[in-house]
Amino acid sequence: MTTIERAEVLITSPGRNFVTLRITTSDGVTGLGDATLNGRELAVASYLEDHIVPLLIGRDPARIEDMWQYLYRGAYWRRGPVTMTAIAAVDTALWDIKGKVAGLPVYQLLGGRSRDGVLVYTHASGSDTEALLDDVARAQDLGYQAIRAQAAVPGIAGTYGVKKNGRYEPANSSLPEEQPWSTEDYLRFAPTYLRAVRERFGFDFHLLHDVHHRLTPIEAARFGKEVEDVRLFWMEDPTPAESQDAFRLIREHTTTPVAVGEALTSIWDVQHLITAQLIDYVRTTVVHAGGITHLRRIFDLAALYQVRSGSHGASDLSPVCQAAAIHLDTAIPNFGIQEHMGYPEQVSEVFRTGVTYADGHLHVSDAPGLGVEYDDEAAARFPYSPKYLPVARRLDGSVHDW
Ligand code: GCO
Ligand code: MG
Repeated sequence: MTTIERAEVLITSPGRNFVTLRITTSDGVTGLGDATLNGRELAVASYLEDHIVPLLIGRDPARIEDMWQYLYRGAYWRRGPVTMTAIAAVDTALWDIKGKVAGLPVYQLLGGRSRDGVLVYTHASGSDTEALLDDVARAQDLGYQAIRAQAAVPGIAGTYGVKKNGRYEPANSSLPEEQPWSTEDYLRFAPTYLRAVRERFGFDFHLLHDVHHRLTPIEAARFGKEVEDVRLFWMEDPTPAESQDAFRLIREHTTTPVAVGEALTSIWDVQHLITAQLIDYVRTTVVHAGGITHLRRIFDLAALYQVRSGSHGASDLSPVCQAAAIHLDTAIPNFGIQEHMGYPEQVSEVFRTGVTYADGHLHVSDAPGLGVEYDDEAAARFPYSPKYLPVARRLDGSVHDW
């Protein structure tokens, strides 16, 4: 019987930090899984190295579902980002291996194509409305049909979602940077720049906006209602989602579609949001929500309630996660949209991916498995250094949701 012979936790920082699990079978087949948890990378690396790798050796790599159940139920301690990211890494690597053994790309193992390409949205942002409009024009020139718009709130240094020198990378500091926040200023300003985007570019493309957990439910309801004329594709994370029922209030007041999920890690975290139809798009990911196996289960539940996928795809999700996401997006019936933020240049030296961009869509290659290769020599040139996400404080100094 083929068994798992080796599992290595690989850490590298080609412009940003990534953790990758590589599993090798007794037949010499390797599989990759993303294990990156932004700002908490080493916790997952230790969970894998100290508590999972020893359990993998000698097991059958073909038993993907059984491995998922074993690592989830078998740990006794359930859910949470560290556990679910570690399980995801194993699961993704085993799908990669299964594809290579079968000689098929992963989307074929998931039932084959449901679509020709995966619609993606890119980021446009600016230090003010004019700069944002220039960036929207740039995104349109690149062929994007869906664009997320964010602008810096006047007087609020370091507003989330805004690029500096052409890139947005919030995990940029060896200790967490503290950034100010004013809900009042945001609520006054954001509708004006979203309106300016529609006035300049019209309605012939999808416009998205990320609220990034900054509002209370009633504030989010007011915001959603106020921007209805802008016809957003979605407002993302309008309020923190620990309390799923909080979204009911938002729903009761506005027809602006709602997307949630990048910080949620299991089907139970989105169960009520989906079954009560409190959201329109579920944004959970391969890497943080238990891998391809578990994310497929979330999307299948969502399909029953006319909720579509809209997976998070920021630069802290590695090209291995991105490829896995595009395979899943290609196969599922209820795909909505996929985030495509792009990576620092050096990332392509370490990860050689078969994912390609054309005309506002991403495409997977037909290479067996996920179609991503990891270059150890290149990885060694980019040593890890801790980088934290910022912390937000209200103008009175108290901590706010970042
Ligand atoms: C997004 C996100 C990200 C997150 C980041 C946290 O919608 O792309 O909100 O930018 O803040 O991925 O690690
Ligand atoms: Mg977001």
